[in-house]
Amino acid sequence: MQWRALVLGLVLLRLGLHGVLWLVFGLGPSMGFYQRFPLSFGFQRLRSPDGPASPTSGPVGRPGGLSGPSWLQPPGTGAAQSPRKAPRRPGPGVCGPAHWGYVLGGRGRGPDEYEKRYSGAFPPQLRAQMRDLARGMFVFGYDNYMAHAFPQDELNPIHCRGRGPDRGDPSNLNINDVLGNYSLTLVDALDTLAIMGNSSEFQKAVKLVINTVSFDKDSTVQVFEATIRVLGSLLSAHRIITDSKQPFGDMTIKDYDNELLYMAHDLAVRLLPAFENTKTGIPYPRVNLKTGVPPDTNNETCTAGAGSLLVEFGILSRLLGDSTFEWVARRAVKALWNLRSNDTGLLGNVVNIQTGHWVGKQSGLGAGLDSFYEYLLKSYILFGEKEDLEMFNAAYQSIQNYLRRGREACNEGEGDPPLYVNVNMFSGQLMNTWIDSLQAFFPGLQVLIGDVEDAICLHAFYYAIWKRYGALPERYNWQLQAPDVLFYPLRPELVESTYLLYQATKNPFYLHVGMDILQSLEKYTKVKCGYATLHHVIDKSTEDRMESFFLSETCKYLYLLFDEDNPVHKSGTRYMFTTEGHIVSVDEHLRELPWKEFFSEEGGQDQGGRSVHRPKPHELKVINSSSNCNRVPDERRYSLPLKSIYMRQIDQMVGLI
Ligand code: DMJ
Repeated sequence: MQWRALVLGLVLLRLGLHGVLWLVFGLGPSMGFYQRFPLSFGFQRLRSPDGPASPTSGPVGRPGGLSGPSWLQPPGTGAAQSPRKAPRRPGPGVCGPAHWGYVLGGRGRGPDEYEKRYSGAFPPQLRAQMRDLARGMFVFGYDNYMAHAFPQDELNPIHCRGRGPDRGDPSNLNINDVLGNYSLTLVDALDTLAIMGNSSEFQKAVKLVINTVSFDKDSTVQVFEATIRVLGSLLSAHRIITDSKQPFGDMTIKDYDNELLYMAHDLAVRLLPAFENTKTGIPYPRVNLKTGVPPDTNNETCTAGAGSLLVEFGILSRLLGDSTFEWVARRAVKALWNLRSNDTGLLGNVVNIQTGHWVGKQSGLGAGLDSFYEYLLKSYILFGEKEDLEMFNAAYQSIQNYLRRGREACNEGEGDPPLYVNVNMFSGQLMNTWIDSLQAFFPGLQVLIGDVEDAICLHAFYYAIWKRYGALPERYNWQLQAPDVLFYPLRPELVESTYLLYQATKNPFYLHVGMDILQSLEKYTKVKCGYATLHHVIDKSTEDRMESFFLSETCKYLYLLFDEDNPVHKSGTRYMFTTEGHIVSVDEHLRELPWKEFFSEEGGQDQGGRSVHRPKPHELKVINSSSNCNRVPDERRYSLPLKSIYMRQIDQMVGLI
């Protein structure tokens, strides 16, 4: 099999030559930030500290007596570990020297063709060329959006037109969930402009957003999409503008008065009705920005949609000193978490928000669950709440126990290389034989927790698929070794993992991967006015759509991969990426709970009988912002009820008080 050959090649690569892997951003000290990894790659096999090195069998060996790929075998048979009894490896955040003390590769073999082809030196001129190509890709898409589509949400890159919500067909969720008639692509692209150092365009774009974008729209959007693409981008840009260090050049805005933060607040308040009238605390998937939850709305939501709001809502709460947003997002995460299977610890992908029954019992790493896991870890990184890390650790362990199939170690032993499959959340039984392209984010998450070895393997699997088609099909059937769903909407997940793995290993292999991805995007998706969704990864036909994440994520990660000196890598500030690729700095003050002061004064009683002060709307203030901290938002524009009023209402509606 082609990908197997590639994996074999990959494990022979000289990865992380000096065994010192450190993560340049994202992890707090207790998580191994700047940690030294005892991982060393080379071509000579060394003795494992916990026993003699086993002979290399190559990646295609299978456990004796079993037929079909070992991914078909349930955990506990063949190469896979028995559930619960013996976890494959230590939990996240803990290094596994017993596993990592050996060196990758075959016994004494020299570099093979894969070494030559994929891991050769990557000259600085070529790197600069690729960085410029990535920048050019962004500029071409952005300029065309501005010329042909703004103020609409998206660019139709083939016909050079704009696209807004599909008002004629409210059931067209593919469009209406995302497009809210709020210049989505411009908003989503803000921090990419800053990261690329384009201060004049960043300043122009921020002013345009402030002056022209409004959320007072009769648009029914998905809470998750509005949060990660719009709210997250506004917060990220606000932080870039108000950063006293200005690492990306002068990104300040003359007379800036926290407008983006207030816009973020306005949007979040409009999303809050999703958290009302829900018996479980899990939010409705959609709201109308003017009128709240539509009367005919669906009570079913996917886990990722309901449970990945905490990063953005938490930042907003902590910047405003208003706990409401974090409180509702946290309550949703906990409600979902409490619904996990007692036996496997796994969650399903679709749940009824009123009954708490799992409508979709599939547990996997891709659609419906992906960012739920991601935000457990990222919330911990940002806010330092131990509970988030504990949930993440437990989830990661269940994933290892039940979803991971194939041989135990990436780089040695028998059986197929590791793969994460889709199983029934209650039984752990395999549900299907496909993986989806969203799953390709997972190696990046593994890098953040230090499970670099497994990340290398999984990434290689996805890259092998990319090599075959010049794109990632939306679903790939690993048993048939063919795509199940054929489109590729310019998604960023493989590029994201490639970038993070490059930061962790500094191996030029990942620059070659990035170059390959860039070139196939140029070759297959570039059209007259931008980059188009691939309708069919085999015949390479296109669709007239360029999703906003192409500019906010795909181009950004490609650019950062090749821009060695970018402030994201260089500055003393540690940046973390939201699930939409927006940068947020990991600052100590985001770990403070600024609303605590409110709850220690007069104004009611808490559970322990202590008096509690409920802040009033006029008390809204911006915490830790560099200018004009106490300005009250313009009530004409931001006239919706504010903060704890909502929290109280919600408490009452779900019978908590
Ligand atoms: C992005 O909007 C986000 O990364 C989200 O978490 C899921 N994936 C899309 C892009 O593929």
